[in-house]
Amino acid sequence: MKRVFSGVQPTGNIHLGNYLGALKQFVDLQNDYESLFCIVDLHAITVPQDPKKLKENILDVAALYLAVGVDPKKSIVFVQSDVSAHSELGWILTCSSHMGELSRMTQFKAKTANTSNKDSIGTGLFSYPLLMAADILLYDTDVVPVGVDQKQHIELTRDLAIRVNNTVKKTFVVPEGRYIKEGARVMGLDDPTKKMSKSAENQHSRISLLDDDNKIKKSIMKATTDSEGIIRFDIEEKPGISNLLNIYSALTGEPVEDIVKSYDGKGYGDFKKDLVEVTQNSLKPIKERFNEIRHSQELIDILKDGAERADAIARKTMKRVKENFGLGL
Ligand code: AQP
Repeated sequence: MKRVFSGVQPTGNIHLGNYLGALKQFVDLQNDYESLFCIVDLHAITVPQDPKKLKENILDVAALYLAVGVDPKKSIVFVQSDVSAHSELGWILTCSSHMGELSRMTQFKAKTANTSNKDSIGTGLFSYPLLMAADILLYDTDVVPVGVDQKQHIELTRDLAIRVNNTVKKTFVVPEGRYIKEGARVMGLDDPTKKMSKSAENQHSRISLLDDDNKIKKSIMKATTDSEGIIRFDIEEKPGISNLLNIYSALTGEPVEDIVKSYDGKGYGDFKKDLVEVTQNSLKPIKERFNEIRHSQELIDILKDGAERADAIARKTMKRVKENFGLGL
């Protein structure tokens, strides 16, 4: 059976972009692949974290995985730092990488663009794509379901795997990214030229999966559109309404063209009202399940069992990696 790996950072505010770009794919793929879904806490500390809050966020993401439909009987669900091989392989890949390729990462550029003192930028923020590559390569992953914002990191992972395979010894499976058309890039509701993000200051720029109905309504009704007033899909000229159409389509499974047809002659207000309802209905069962399991022993047991199973796979890979690199006894 082919293998799937993906992860989400426990940095709070898990939103519709994370859900439609990544989590929703996890649920579909777990039936056809041996699946590992990780809460990537080591990535979260690339920026300062409050330790207490980080612990809570880890459990929030784990509970959300289960709440959206990840089934621990089919998938391995675990916390990254519980499997030490992630850090170990991360270092080995660091030694196989080049400063130039990391400097070209657009996520790094975006995350550091507003930092005036460039000397104070964290080294972890610069090198985390290598840890991400380790996360993926550690499990001989075939497929990585992610949002399109991660495409460049997947390409780097592939480059590193191929480089090691060619220069050291055939060691890694070369993975492929998997991106869903409608959910691959969910944009901010306030500024549809920027991706929806956990860390944006304006809470109305995103819909978090745990938002209450009132907040969902407010954020969607406030969403930026344009002055034309005609519902049609045009990312370049009409990024706001196109983003909302994409969200509607990803949540309902209806093709964008059909949605556009059904709103012929109607205004943005009508469409937004319906999108509010679609979003509230989609998130209701997720929130209910989340509340059932978030503080349960079941959740802790699932994560402990997941870490053991992931660790067993990771150890095998590390044995091969160390042998091929000539490391250890
Ligand atoms: N806007 C998005 N549209 C589609 N997919 C998205 N993803 C993130 N944002 C969008 C996908 O969600 C998965 C988990 O993301 P992450 O937790 O690793 O972190 P991120 O990309 O850094 O998330 P944010 O929300 O953008 O956080 P900040 O604000 O801290 O930068 C990934 O598969 C990602 O592609």
